[in-house]
Amino acid sequence: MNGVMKLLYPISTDSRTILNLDGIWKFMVENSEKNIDVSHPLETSDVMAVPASFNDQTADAKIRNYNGYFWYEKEFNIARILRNERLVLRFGSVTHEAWVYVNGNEVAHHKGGFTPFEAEINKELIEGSNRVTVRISNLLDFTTLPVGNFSETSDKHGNKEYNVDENFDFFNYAGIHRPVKIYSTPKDYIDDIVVTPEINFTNNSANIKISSKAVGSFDDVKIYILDAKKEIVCECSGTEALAKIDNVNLWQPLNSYMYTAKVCGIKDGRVIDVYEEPFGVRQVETKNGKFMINERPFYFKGFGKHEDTYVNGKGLNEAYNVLDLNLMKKMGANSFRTSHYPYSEEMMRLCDQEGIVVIDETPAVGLMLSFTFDVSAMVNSSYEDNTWKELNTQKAHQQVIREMIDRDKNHACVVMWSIANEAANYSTGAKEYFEPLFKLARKLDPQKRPCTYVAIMMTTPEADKCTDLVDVIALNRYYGWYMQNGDLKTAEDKTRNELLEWQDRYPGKPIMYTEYGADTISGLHSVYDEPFSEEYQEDYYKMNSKVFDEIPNFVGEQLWNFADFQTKFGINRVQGNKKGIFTRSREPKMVARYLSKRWNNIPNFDYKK
Ligand code: GCB
Repeated sequence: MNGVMKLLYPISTDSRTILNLDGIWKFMVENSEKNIDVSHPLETSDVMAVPASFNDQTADAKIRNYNGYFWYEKEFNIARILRNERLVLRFGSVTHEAWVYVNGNEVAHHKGGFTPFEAEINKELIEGSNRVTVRISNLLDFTTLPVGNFSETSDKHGNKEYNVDENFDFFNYAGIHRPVKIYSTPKDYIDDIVVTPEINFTNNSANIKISSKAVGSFDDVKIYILDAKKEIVCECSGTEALAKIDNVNLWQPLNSYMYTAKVCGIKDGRVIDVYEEPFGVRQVETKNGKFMINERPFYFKGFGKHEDTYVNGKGLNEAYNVLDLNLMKKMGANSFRTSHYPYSEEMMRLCDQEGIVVIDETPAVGLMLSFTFDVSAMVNSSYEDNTWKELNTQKAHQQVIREMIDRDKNHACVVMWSIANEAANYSTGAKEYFEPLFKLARKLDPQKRPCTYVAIMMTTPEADKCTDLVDVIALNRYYGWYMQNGDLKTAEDKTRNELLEWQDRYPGKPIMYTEYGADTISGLHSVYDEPFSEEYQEDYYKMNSKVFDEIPNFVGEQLWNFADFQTKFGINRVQGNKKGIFTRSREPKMVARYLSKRWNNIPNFDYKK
């Protein structure tokens, strides 16, 4: 039994309601000595707040670092007046695998920790108190995304102990990370809406193609396009409808304008179901080494981020989302990448509204099984490590591309898909692995956005085996940090030489940095501008900025990272990764002033002509 991937975000309308199941749930770690019988309430007095990671709520090191299976449960009632509606239980995300039971019956199973899923639950519901129970696994291995190094041992009683060593640089937070809702629709309902705008720049109008999927018996689908004031600007009808907006207001970076497609399913002259899908009208393409938004060369200024806050871990934290976007705008930034997984739907809706440009990334991180900065062997065209032989992630990868695009296809804020972060693109087998994935993304996206993958340092222009697949050359580079640490002069030469080489080899492709940064301990100062000091971080960014400005096809700088974030333990990490421009609690480091000044002086458009 598989939960259906959710397409439309749950909202209340004249025909739909929402019940919120967030709050305090029962919690229990699975213990192989005790069988759990889902037909009875969980026997535990432990509790956990939802949505949030479980890890930092426990004050117990053993549970915090636990790998394996664990359980959540909550009771709820459904008002009698709703019983004749179609009732759908929906999880914004559960990390990483979930089995969902209602009153002891399995209703959904979903693997993949960063996308929503749902199930109709009418048949399972009873009068009075109902129970939703969720078994969750946070295990990762060579078949999952992200990729984890998995091992298992047994104690002398035969009890299994699991170990996951993250093959990536963030803490493996888990739990019910995003909102849990039961929403109602009529029995006949609108199931999906695809909005594809096409702009006519000469006469300032746009054709909006609206495809709706209706389930059940409808005579017609009627669509009203509402402007930002919720006034009707035009209407059209049919499941494949075309609306024309004259004097169109474009969605622009940091100058958002959102329309709404109000889609009504009609039967016997009555509106049976109504859904409102927000959308922005904008065009993206890459052309002659530039990244064009609405036919003008755009310059990315911003960040790689994480969903990562104190206590909530990777759980939805809307106050932090609002603060983070405000801090970005204040700094003159205009964009970020959802490194290294799709972020919450709430964040995507906020970015639409706020005009923040987003590179939307799959959870494909850690697809690299050997690690060295020595590229001398990799430039050999037959170079091969074991990555593409040992990993078995193709199926999961196709699934996340499908789920991410299904979920985010209508978002104006999304201007590019990132298919993976730092894979072994230098190894034989990479092209065979990635080609079908790029094809799939391009086929699925109704708006035909550019696609990229984010390339690790070793994938030099010579070593990278699949640059021809990407629309934008997106580079993570750490000259002056992991290499030439403390030597910014040599780092500057290396940076310049590499960027010029990319530009020479691929003159038609825009180039951007999707990561560059230096770990910096907030409050650490040095007269000698030493690594880890706030002075070194500032010098590092100044060096990079200088080179960026010399390269015509360099179209964007997204640094690493917006804020300090939690990672696994390791001798290179001091309570996490300290490359933030802000601390984990969002106090600025010294460099924030320099970057604010720089970015507030760089226009969103025409910086590189
Ligand atoms: C990278 C990774 C990112 C790490 C970062 C670092 O290349 O993409 O996940 O956190 O480097 O700080 O090492």
